[in-house]
Amino acid sequence: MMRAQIEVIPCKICGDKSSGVHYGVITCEGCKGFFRRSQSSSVQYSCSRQSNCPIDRASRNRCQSCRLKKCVAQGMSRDAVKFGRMSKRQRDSLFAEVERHRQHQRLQANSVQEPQPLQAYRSSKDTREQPSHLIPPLPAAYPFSVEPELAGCPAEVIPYLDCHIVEAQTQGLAYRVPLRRGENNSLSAGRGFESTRSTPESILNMTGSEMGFHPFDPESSFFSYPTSLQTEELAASIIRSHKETTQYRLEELQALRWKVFSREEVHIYQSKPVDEMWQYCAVRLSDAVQYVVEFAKRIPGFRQLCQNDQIALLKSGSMEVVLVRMTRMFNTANNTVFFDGKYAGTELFKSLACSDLIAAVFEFANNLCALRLNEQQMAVFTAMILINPDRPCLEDRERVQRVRTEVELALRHILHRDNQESLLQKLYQRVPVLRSMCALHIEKLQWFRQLYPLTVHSLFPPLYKELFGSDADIHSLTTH
Ligand code: HC3
Repeated sequence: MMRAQIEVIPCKICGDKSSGVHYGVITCEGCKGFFRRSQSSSVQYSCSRQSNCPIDRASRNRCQSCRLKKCVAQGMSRDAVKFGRMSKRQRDSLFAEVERHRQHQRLQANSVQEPQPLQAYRSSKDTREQPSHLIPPLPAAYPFSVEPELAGCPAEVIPYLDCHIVEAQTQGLAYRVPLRRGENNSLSAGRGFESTRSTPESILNMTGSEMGFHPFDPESSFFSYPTSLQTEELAASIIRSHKETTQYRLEELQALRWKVFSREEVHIYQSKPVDEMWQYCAVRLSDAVQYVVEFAKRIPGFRQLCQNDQIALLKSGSMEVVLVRMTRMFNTANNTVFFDGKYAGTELFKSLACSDLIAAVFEFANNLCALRLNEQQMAVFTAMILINPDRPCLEDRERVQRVRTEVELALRHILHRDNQESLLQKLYQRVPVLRSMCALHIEKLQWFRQLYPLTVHSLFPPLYKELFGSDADIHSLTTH
């Protein structure tokens, strides 16, 4: 039964149909056999290219070295425990991942024609604007969405946004799936999935009136909304949005603190070629940004800004928010950050060849951790970072300023409530530091692009290119 369930998840190595957990990882029979053969002491593979060959179903036999590397990177190990002996936590994670895949499949089956990112996001009025990955359909890892017209609605009037959180862990990554109010969110009870949980499609198909709240008209409500809503309610709404869109739960990050990369594992990352490591981190970073995009969309007032301004704010602010959120996953005791399922020190990122940036990011995290922000303070602080009328390329600065004023009031309110007003000044002091790190990050990308233009153009996530890249990264590279 369990095996049949696992098989909905494709092989982690090549994407072919899986047949269960082999050597600790969900794989197909082919990769299982390959890994078994590779463990013989007489076998030694080498790559004739740059050790970054793609491994998929069609290409998996072309480079044994890269295939083995991927097996190891995914966690395959001769000593891995068999599924039957997995810990309860691992089993829950696996169940959750199975369910996520099922939901994704159901979602795909139901939407014959999935909306393009742009169509899903833009209103028909904004035809002059460029396509954007900044407001993508939600990633598979985050399998729920809100109807566009509801997205700017205060969470308190959206019953299904007042969600319970369940986690699905894949390779140490925790994802959130909202449940409808009143439903059991207990994965650990071992009965969560077959129960009455709402599926993404049921959420997507629900209209506002079916759910018992008033129709929401973003255009007409803007002027009344931020000013009429009490500051306290605004703060509560932002806090809720933050909670719904963090990549990992705080308790879980705490629980995983002991999981630090071993020397051997660090060595594997350090031995990656520069371009491979960049690509890898670019994907991780883009994942994190998608959660920030979702957060922004749920900040009251954000969706009522014109779409060009929403995109401009995300382009300049989302990386800053990722860096602030990173403090949640930072352990000052040993200077490590939660990356790829375990805690990693600066040395793990050596092969990115930008030690100054990494050092700055870690130092920033250390300093921000010292302020000991609680989740609520962080929520409203990050909303304030996003809603910034000083960002370049804004069309309607006054409108952004109006929302910003409300968010600032919300932050003051929270700090006053916590009797920590002195934090405000300290938080403002971090803002230029964030800005300079992001500028350095862009500089590094420019350097990297000169060396590996094709990698950026062809292998980096579209969202990453749209956020940090140049026009040439986004559109076709005519010189190549
Ligand atoms: C430090 C980091 C940016 C932040 C990344 C975070 C903390 C984001 C949230 C994820 O859940 C976990 C995570 C993993 C990797 C972290 C990145 C590693 C390196 C990157 C630096 C800013 C370097 C920039 C990466 C590059 C060059 C590809 O853009």
